[in-house]
Amino acid sequence: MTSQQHRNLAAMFEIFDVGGDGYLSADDFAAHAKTTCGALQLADGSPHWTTIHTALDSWWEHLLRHTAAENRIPTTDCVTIMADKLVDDDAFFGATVGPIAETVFSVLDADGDHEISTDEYVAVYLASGLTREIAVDAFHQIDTDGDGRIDRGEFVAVVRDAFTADDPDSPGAWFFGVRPD
Ligand SMILES: [Ca+2]
Ligand SMILES: [Ca+2]
Repeated sequence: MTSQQHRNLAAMFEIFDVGGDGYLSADDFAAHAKTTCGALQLADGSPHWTTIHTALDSWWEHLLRHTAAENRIPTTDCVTIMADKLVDDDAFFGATVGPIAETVFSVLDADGDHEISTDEYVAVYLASGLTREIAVDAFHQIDTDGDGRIDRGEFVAVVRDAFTADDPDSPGAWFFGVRPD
């Protein structure tokens, strides 16, 4: 495992550790699902809401399969399990990260034309209190073919890249809030 990949995973699980106690539990994943649904403004019980909650429940179940721990797993162990067991596991991605990425894409694609425009992308950042400059910078990183639109393939690829990237300049390296050194 490269150090960049390790940093990405560690930073991601620090965000997941809602309680901040250095352990992850089913409660953390449920809380993260709730936070994610809130950020995406998904109505309780809606199909997208259900997808997010199901995916994060499944993520926790996948981690549990690779440890003797039962109720909580040290965050550092979660990083190791992800790196050693899950980042190359297509079934894991199909049950967890994939549906989350698809849901985020659908929400960002406000007009439903299967592409995220700069305006659609910036609107979400502005709603989150971030600046247009940050949004445009991020947009260009994800728009890997530079045609001014983010298509579904680019979006899912950049999310998956966040788990496997060892290139500090890759778009995925900062996807979960991690900027390259
Ligand atoms: Ca669109
Ligand atoms: Ca593009």
